[in-house]
This record gives sequence, structure tokens and C-alpha cells, in this order.
Amino acid sequence: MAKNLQELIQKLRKIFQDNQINVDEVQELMESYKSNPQDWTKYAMFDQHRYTRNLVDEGNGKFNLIILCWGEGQGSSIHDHSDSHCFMKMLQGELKETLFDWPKEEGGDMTERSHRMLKHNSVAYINDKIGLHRVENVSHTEGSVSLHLYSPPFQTCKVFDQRTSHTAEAKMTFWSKYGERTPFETTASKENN
Ligand code: 2CO
Ligand code: FE2
Repeated sequence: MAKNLQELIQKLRKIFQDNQINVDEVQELMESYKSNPQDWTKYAMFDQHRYTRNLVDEGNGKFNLIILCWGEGQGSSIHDHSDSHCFMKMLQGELKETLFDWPKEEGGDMTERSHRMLKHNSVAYINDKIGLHRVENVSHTEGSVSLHLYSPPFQTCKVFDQRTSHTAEAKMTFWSKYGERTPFETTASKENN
């Protein structure tokens, strides 16, 4: 059980010292932390154009812990998770998660398998075996904030066009690191997925 974000980070670091992790154990630990904005507002920077990715902790090289801020109506493309574990905990508001199967061939459209609303303090899990997803803040009145753990950390993922199943590689960037805005990058690649 983790009573604040610092304690959650410490306990996650301990769990991830092992090479084999237990998905249920991580999910339960992340659920046991009850979101307190005082712990995380310094990482929660919104952008008016797209959702932001804000690095909180590098987990001794074993995982990335990232706070994502989703303005009203902002969402991701359909994407994979580069063979990593993805845990996603709601800190504020709600997000809609839509699941998709991997496309069998290029050309056809991708039909959604299922969707659900992720509620305050809940923790969702996905990996490439489970499938692909799109995540969106469908609210017109409230920004959403979520805490993501990716293990092992990754810097690129695949994105998919829903109409054509066309696949491309997207570079994942950080809007801020440890509460400090990331310096402007001269490389034009500033995509999320
Ligand atoms: N995977 C996306 C990202 O890290 C967010 S959707 O939740 O996994 O940008
Ligand atoms: Fe994702």
C-alpha cells in the first residue's frame, strides 16, 4: 500500500529489481495509491494542442513513470507499446480507452474490439499481446491526468491509421522532465503518438 507518490515510486523500484514482474502486484500497488493533486501538480503541464508526456521517474533504468495530461477532447492515435508492459492509473478525470486487434493486412479499416471509461484512481493494463489501443479525454469540461508506467522504457512506438491500417513509427517525447519544461528540440520531431 502506498500513501503518497514518493512511497509509490519507492515500492515500484523495489518490485522492478526482479526481472520477472507480477502484473497483478503492480496493478494492486498502483491502485492502493489514492490520487492527491499535491503530489503531482508540479508534473501536470497541459498544452492546448495535444496531450503532454511528463517524466516523473526513471525507475533505476527498469521503467519510466510518466504523467500524461489530456486537455478536453485530446486523444492519442491507435498505437502499440513496443513489447513493454503498460500500466495506466487515473489521477484526475476520466479517459476513454478503445481496444483494437493488430491489423491482419494493410488496406482495410480497423474495427474496434471494445471500449471502456477509465475511472478516477483505477489502473488499466495493456501489452502488445492484448492488442492496440486509442486513449482519449472525451470530456468537454475537464482535463484528465493519468500516471503511466512502462517497463522496459521505450522511445518509439507504432501508430496506425484507423481507415487504412497503415503503420508508421512515432517518436515519444517529453514535455517536461522532473517538473522542468524540456528545452525546445531543434529536430522537428515533436510527435506524440
Ligand atoms: N501510450 C501512450 C503514450 O505513452 C499513452 S496511451 O496509454 O498507454 O503516449
Ligand atoms: Fe498507450
